[in-house]
Order: sequence, then structure tokens, then C-alpha cells
Amino acid sequence: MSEDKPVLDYSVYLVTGRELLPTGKTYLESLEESLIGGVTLVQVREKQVDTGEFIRIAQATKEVCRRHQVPVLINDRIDVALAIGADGVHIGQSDMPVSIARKLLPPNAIIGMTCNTSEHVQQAIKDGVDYIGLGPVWPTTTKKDAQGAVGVRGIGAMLEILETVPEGRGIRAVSIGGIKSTNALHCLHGSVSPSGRILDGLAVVSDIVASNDPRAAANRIASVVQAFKTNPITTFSYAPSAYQPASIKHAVGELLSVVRQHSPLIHQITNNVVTTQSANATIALGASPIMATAPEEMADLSAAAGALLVNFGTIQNLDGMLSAGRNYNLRRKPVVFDPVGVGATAFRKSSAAALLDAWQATVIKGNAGELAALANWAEVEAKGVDSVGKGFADPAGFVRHLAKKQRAIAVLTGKDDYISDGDRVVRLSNGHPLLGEITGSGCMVGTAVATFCAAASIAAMNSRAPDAPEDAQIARGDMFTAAVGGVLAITIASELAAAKSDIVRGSGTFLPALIDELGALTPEKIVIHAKVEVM
Ligand code: 3NM
Repeated sequence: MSEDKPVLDYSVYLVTGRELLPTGKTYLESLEESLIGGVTLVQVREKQVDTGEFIRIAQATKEVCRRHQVPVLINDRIDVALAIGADGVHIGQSDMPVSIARKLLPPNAIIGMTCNTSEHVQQAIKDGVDYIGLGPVWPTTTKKDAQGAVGVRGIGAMLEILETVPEGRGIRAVSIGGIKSTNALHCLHGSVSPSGRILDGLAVVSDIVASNDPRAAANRIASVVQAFKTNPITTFSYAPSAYQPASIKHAVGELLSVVRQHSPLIHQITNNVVTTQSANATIALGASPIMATAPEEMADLSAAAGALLVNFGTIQNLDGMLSAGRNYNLRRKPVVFDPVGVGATAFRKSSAAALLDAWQATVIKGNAGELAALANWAEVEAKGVDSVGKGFADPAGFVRHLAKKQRAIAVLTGKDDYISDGDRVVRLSNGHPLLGEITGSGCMVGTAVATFCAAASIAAMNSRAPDAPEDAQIARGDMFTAAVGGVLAITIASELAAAKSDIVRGSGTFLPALIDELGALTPEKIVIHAKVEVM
């Protein structure tokens, strides 16, 4: 790269789209307002005008952008870029080859390229581009011939290539396609690559251009990107570095006290086998359940509730699940995902994929079979699995891998339970065989995890200074400890219930005793009984 190449700020990358302007707003007005709002880079994209008109628009764009010291790139047309002295070009996969563009343009020109696949990224690295535009993240109607959406994890996989190929490190990356201020944080957070590479910015057309208030629209995205880039959550190591069993047990006890004190509303979209007992478990823990499924009520409920559980044991309303998670993400409230039986049918698998692309899960909880199906057996086998259904040769390594990949806390339930934030792993070994003899004990773990997550969120909000800067956590609070707490609550209560030999004579009498013990659980009992090992 040439020495005097300008250093661009890709944070809020506006791609123009005059056809989307609202009535009454001129192109240059909208552009200027968006620059005031925080756009840091502009690409002039014109697909339907003659050369003379393109040059006129590009020149006018450049003049406005210069006033705000914002660089201008031209989509596709090297000749137009040269004609107006633009800062560079953005070229698509079917446009002029980079090597030719490089020869035609001045040495300090910026060249960016659209990449939809890993192969495109590898080629772009070979071509020596300055930045890549990765997408589409989500379906978009703005680009008529857009490729299939790759999702946030697809963006992360492409970002990882920049990290693993040495020449890729200096290349900047933005994502594009369906990005709005409402999903911007999910896009940034969910696309962090396994080795921690983050996006340099977000490229947006309609969310800014089609707005009646482009200044506010740009500003909303700018503040999300700014908060994320200032303090990117590349792992989930929220917990203090001295994370020892004693401090974990104590912190879980404190969260139980928060549940009892605040009685948060726990919104559960769950299966119709366990609805009643999950609701009763929620009440016993000291919280309030609401079991609502209709998409129309998700916005209101996300304002009122402390956490969301999505358990898809019986998928009746996928739209409700999609809408619910998006709303809770928007409010930065925890979303617990329990992909019950996800490996059983193709519909469950595709639904899980759709949900995990539509919103960011805070915690993903499942047994060995479920989490293996979610992670793809191929990957699991590569990580070492004993045999299908039995468990993992390296459960700690597996949960760490899954947490990293899904950018969530991963909870693997079984005889021992493993919980990871993608960095550290905790093994819990409480529980009783009777849990395996009643239906829905795993679902109750999901309920309890959601309840503790709501408490962690309340604790974080209560300790937050009123003037604290925006942070980049998709759900605020120590969700790792919350996940540990939810598992411990059910497993410790199961031991205490089973020990009541005068009352409990089998699975039928065990369930009510379990609910009783959840109600009688105290921070002290957690500290006494919890079997916690930091791995
Ligand atoms: N390129 P909006 S998607 C210009 O995937 C463009 O390469 C894409 O528009 C790609 O922000 C796209 O309105 C349009 O969804 C993005």
C-alpha cells in the first residue's frame, strides 16, 4: 500500500440510493443531514444514470462531503472516480478487475470490493484491496440482484479469513445488507470472528436514505458503532479474573436475592408440555411468569419483562419467536434459547438457524444431542465426540467452542453441567437421577436460567452510573454467573427434594417436592450445596 494512502473511518458507511428518498427531501439535503448525524464515509452508487449525470451527482456529493471532511468513493465506475477526483472506488464481483482499476487510479486511491463468499475474500486479499464489503447480512430489497443472506455468523467466518491470512490483517471490513440501527449491535456483536476480529463499520443504504430524519438515523447507528468499537465484547469474560468457586457461589446467592426482591417478569415462549410446571417453577423461585406467543404483543412485553426464554419444544409460532428475540435485543435484555430436540427434524434445524440469525441469544442451553445438532455434527466430530447421543470426549472444549461461535454463554446439561463464556469453563456436578424421570426438567433449567439472567440484568442496571457511557453489551449484566445460577437452582433443589424420603417415593411425588424446594431455596443453601469447579 502506498505511504500516503488516507486512513478512512469506516464506522458509518453511507451508500447512496436516491430512489429511496422520501418525498419532499432532496438528495443533497438528505446527504448533508446524514453527514451531520455521523456518517464517516460515502459511496456514490448510481445504477441507472448516464455518465454525464453520474459525474454531476458525484461532483455535488463530493462538494458536500468535503465540507464535512468525509471521503467519497464511487461505485463501480473508475472513469467517474477519476473525473471528479474521488478518494477511491468500490467494485463488485462482476465489475472491472482490481489489478486494472489499480493501474488506472492514482496510487493512493482506495479500492474496496464486495465479497459474498470466503473465496471472494481470499481473492480480494490476493488482489490487495483496501477494504471489503461483506454481505448481504440479511435479506435486502435495496439491491435487486443481491446474493443470498449470509447472516451474522457468515460475516464472522469471512472476517476470520482476514485474520488467518497474513496479508489480510491490514484490510478493513464493513458489512452491508439489511442493517438498521435496530440490528446494528447484533450485527457487530454476532459477527466477531473466532479469533476476535471485529468489523470496522457498517454500510447502510435504506435505514438512512429512506428516513425523513437522516441525521437522527445516522446518529443512531453512529452511537452503536462508537460504543462497540470503544469497548468491543470479543469474549464474554465479564466476570472478575479471580473467578473461584467460592465467589461464584456467593454471586449466585446474591442473584437469588435479587430475584426474590424484584420478582421480575419472565417471558417464556415454551412448549405446551411444560407450560404449567415452568410457570410454577418461576413463581417458586420468586419471579413472575408470562407465557405469551403472539408476535403482536412482543414489543409491549419486552418493555415490561426482565428476560425472555425461547424454548421450541413445540414450535407453534415461529414469527412470535423471531419478533420476541428482536425486541428483547433492542431493549438490551437477556434472551435464553433452549433448542429442544433441534436435531430431530429439518424444520427445527432451519428454525434454530433462522432464530440465531434474527437475534442474538444471551444464553444457549441444551443437552449433548441438542447442542451437537446446533453446532453441526461435522464440527462436533472434529472436536471429538464419544458417540452420537452419549456425550463429548471434551465437553469443556466443546462448550467453549460453541460459546465462541454463537457469541453467547453456552450451557451443556447432563450428569455434569458445563458452562462457558467462550473463554472460561465451569463444571457443575449437582443433580439427582429423578430429574431424568420427569418430563420438562431441562425446560425448567431454561426457565431458571432466564430468571437468573433477569436478576443479573437488574443488578447491572442498578449499579450503573446514570452518566455511564453507552456500552456494547447486548444484554447488560453478568450472564455467565446467571447461567450458573439457573442450573444450580434446579439441580440443588432436586437433591434436596429427593432427600425427603418420607414424602418422595418416585417421580410423581418428586415434581411437587422439587417445586417446594425451589421455593425454599436460599443463598445459604446454594453456598452449602453447590458443587462448582472452575476448569
Ligand atoms: N450491496 P440496505 S447489499 C449495495 O450484499 C448493497 O453486496 C450489497 O441496502 C451486497 O442497507 C446492498 O438498504 C444494499 O439493506 C444494502
